[in-house]
Amino acid sequence: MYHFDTFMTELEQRNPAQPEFIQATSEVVESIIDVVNDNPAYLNAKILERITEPDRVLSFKVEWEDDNGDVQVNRGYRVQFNNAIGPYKGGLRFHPSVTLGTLKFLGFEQTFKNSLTTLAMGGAKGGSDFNPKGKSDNEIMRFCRSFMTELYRYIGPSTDVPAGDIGVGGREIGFLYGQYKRLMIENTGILTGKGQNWGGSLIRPEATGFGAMYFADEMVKAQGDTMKGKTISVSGFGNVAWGSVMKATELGAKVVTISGPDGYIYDADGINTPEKWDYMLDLRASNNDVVEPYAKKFGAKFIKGKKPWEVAVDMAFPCAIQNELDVNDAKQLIANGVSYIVETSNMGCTTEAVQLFQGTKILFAPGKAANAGGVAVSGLEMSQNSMKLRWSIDEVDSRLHEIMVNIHEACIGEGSREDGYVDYVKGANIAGFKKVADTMLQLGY
Ligand code: 2IT
Repeated sequence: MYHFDTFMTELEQRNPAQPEFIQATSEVVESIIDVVNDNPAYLNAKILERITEPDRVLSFKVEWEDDNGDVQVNRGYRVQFNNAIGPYKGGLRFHPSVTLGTLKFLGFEQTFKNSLTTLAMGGAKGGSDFNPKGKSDNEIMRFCRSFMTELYRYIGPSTDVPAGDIGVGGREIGFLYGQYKRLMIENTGILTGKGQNWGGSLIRPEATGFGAMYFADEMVKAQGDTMKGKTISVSGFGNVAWGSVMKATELGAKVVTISGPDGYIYDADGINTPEKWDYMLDLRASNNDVVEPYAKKFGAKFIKGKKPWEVAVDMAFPCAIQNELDVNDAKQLIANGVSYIVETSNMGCTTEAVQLFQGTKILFAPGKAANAGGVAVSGLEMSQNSMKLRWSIDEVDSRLHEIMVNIHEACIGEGSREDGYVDYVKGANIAGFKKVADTMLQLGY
């Protein structure tokens, strides 16, 4: 028998100074502990100890030259967390906040998220403490080249397939892919999120945001509700926020906020035109990491230094980074009458915020379910690369939609309570866990 407190205390002792990893594992262990304790096969296999330990952690030095000719040194990582159900799969994050603990939390989450997609993908995450802010395109290229010069030995289309995450978009994937190709003389599906001319899948850039909105659409439908006419707050302004505002608009909702480290934009008219969407891409490409210029360009309000959670909305979509929505933000959203929280960033809400939402019966979708559309289309990109053919927009989009509907079904299946409330956290964790755990048992150790 596992006891939650004992298990977590020991896990924390083995993983000191990694609070995000402990937060992520604690949430999953709490959701699944009864399932594990009721199953002698899981207990005998020491499944909790095995599933919380990464298969492999790679750490390497990244040396590169800045535009002044000065030498810079960063640290790069790849955490290959679990490959029971398929090759390691997950993004690369370039952000100054990145530590080994961050990437272990993300790799752990990715394992269950990838399992939920129903595709054959294990979980991994990588990245660096490199800060793209203020860097020139040439500096970014030199950094990516050095990063891949180390990473290329450990990855492969059937071994480990990285992709983008915060600070890694189409441009960075291009530089990384270019270096891999130079080293290996090989055009292969080594990364996903590739460009349209060289093996990328249609809809991959939009997929995380589109998928989150498809998931949200299932949540509201399950309540006999509709997305039409809903007011939505979104945080962030990158790829995920961009896909989310486009699909929200298409579904008849109105997104009134985006945000950056400098503050948030309140656009009362809605972020609802191709011009506004394209401008988000320009903001991202500028490497400045600010949203304020949007306000001047479109006559919207800029609220300096604040988060968008103070705005009264029906639905909130954190789309930026872990723990970006805390318990005070949750209180404010609830006081303003929010009905749905769709965590589109990975672990975007603190534990206390999630507990408050669930305690007040506000429907809360965790990131590993709601944002799985991105990696799902990465999986579809891998399939297309293997077959050496390309699917149409409609083909990819309808597969993405079907996957999100199925993830929602899986959450309902494992997370419905007798009082009718759906515990999406428990639902996603149990459904994601079972497939990985059963496979680990079948494969032995
Ligand atoms: O958090 C995520 O799921 C991602 N950054 C996407 C990973 C992927 O392999 O597409």
